[in-house]
Amino acid sequence: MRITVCLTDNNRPEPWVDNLRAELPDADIAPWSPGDAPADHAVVWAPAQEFLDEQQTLRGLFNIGAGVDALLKLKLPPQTRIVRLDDAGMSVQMAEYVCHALIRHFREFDGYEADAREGKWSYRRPRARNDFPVGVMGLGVLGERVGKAIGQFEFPVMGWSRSPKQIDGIRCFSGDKGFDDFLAASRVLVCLLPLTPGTRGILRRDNLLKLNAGQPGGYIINVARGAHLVDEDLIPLLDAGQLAGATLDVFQSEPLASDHPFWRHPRITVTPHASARTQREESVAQIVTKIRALEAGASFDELPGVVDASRGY
Ligand code: NDP
Ligand code: OXD
Repeated sequence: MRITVCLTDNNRPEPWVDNLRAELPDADIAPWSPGDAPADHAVVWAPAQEFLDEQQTLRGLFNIGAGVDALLKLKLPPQTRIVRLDDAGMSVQMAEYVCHALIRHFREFDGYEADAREGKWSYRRPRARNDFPVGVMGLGVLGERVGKAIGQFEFPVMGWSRSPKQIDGIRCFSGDKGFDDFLAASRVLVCLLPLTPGTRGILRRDNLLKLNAGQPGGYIINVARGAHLVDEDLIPLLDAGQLAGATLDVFQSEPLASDHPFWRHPRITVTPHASARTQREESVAQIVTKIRALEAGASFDELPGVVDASRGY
């Protein structure tokens, strides 16, 4: 069995190759170079079309992330199946990140930090959790974990998915029919959707105006993909006081340009796509388990995390 590793965006392939070789000593595993022999499986992050044009025999394309939007833009060989990471250590990080952003906003830590810089001892009035219902868009591997973590802090939690769900502690809405009610019932909006034609630009003015039953004070936490947000809509809604703030981890173009207004807006917190980082050892263990299952005769449809290209995730 031959496995090729093709990673971009500052991900070095060598440590992945070393970990994979340690787990699969009989396989021929190497970082990809143009002109290489065709492989059976590939471990990838955002490869170029040139890679797939050369690797026409691939069965499995194992993504080292959860989001597969970059892969679905490429023309794949007809038999190739995409397998994404299924948690692999990301959901706990996402839960930490979102709870931190939510609590920072709810408890007004920005204000306390500003006061502390001036040596000012001043209290803010406690706020009621019931006034800050949180809506999680996407109740998949990450969204469900995040919704449950938020519930531990006793915020009311709403969730929205494509198919109907019942999850303890989360008031679930689904599909286009449930969307407006979900927005109206949510004040803090967390985006954990995959980027698909149906979700691109979903964080746009008309939808954001529906938050919190149309009342001002909504707050956005986008940890999914930058293209979920219509950038031009955010700052006017913040400046008009309709939205109270935003924490953004993902951007239309990454790295975010140093002159982008999001960096300097007082009510936007920017982090560099750091909310849930890929954990190499856990990811390799998951990928190897799946490759071993395939080699033992399992079909792709039996594996968790196999992407349905027609759905886009
Ligand atoms: P999953 O595929 O497990 O979950 C996706 C969820 O979105 C599902 O609940 C699905 O509904 C729902 N969904 C999809 N399309 C729609 C739609 N049109 N309307 C309503 N709901 C929809 O993905 P993960 O939870 O693993 O990851 C989510 C995303 O998070 C990734 O795609 C990636 O872009 C992003 N991500 C960001 C990271 C970062 O560092 N910032 C790290 C990791 C991931 P249903 O359950 O009905 O299918
Ligand atoms: C992912 C990501 O999709 O890191 O896993 O964004």
